[in-house]
Amino acid sequence: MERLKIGITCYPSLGGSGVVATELGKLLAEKGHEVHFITHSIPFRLGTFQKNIFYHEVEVNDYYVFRYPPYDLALATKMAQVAKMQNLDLFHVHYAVPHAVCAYLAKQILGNDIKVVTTLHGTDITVLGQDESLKDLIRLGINESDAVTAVSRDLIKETRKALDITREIDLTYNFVDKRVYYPRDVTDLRGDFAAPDEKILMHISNFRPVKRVSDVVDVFAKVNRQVPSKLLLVGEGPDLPKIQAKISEMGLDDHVRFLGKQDEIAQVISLADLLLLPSEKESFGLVALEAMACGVPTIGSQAGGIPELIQHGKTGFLAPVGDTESMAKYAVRLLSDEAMAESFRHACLERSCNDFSRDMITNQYEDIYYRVLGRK
Ligand code: GMT
Repeated sequence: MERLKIGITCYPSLGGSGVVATELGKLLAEKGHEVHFITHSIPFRLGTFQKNIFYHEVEVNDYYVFRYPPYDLALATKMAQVAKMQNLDLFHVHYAVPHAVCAYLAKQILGNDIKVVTTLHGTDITVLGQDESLKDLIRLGINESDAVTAVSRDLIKETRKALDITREIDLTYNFVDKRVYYPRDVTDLRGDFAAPDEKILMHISNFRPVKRVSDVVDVFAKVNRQVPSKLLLVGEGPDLPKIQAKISEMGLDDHVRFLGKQDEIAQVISLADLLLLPSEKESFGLVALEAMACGVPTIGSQAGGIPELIQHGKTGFLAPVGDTESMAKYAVRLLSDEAMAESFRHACLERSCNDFSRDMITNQYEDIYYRVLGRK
């Protein structure tokens, strides 16, 4: 294996895409590659010092002539500087806008043949891709990349449709590290959240409108009428106050706990009997994969890439977006049938290992790097 020098740019503090970019970087470093994170702050999952990993901070000068600090230009400049200084083979950027465009600019500055691999995670296509004023820029970032990957078949389809893209796009699903994500023994902790006869339903997100957390509450209210249960809400975001108010209005305060942002996600998920992910749009749904790896099934919407991850009737259940009635029915069925819950648990563990393992997906990314570099 030839050792590569890879520059990674992502949103270091942003949910799933930041997690995927950081975990991938760490795994590539473990395999002997040299990884340089070029971001505005240290990626939140980077942890302590590790061999082969370097961090280059993008600093934005706020000159008085600028109405807005020019982050994208500072990033492109920094990418070019790091590439030159460290002799990078390629940039792997997460998100077309602005990161693929910044990589394109950096390449122009360098005037050499450095390669650019872009991974699409969703929002750049499903939200920004709908904005006419941005379409040409996103298309430029995608078409000028040497390889483009997307985290689900659905996202590939959406990208083609929204932006009229015809080029090849590789499928690289999200992945889990089984050294971190496995069913944890939380017997002691569980008693702090639910009585022995109660089930625990959980939702984890950034509480953006697209996550439809209000549906989570509606599903839980219906389930709670039939199954003694508690709802744990993990994460923070713009819809949180609205959700808190809704829970109080529905008289559910005693049944719901807000856990805020949590780092030890594997530990937290292991508390749950069921995860709810009723999103309006979801290019993949990393949290449902993390739950799967901990043996926790998900009831999700049929949005985006969720059906590529959750097998209906096997590792969870799917229902149309907004159909809280069906979601609640599935939840009651699963929570009331021990044998079914056990078989779902096994299927979850098996599928997360077989189809979304860290080794498999890291190898796919590595193959793409060697392909664009013409070294395989
Ligand atoms: O889910 C979010 O809102 C965060 C967002 C992100 O950019 O980090 O997640 C996106 O990328 C993840 C990693 O590829 C996917 O698992 C999420 O499904 C995707 N989110 C959406 O499409 C809404």
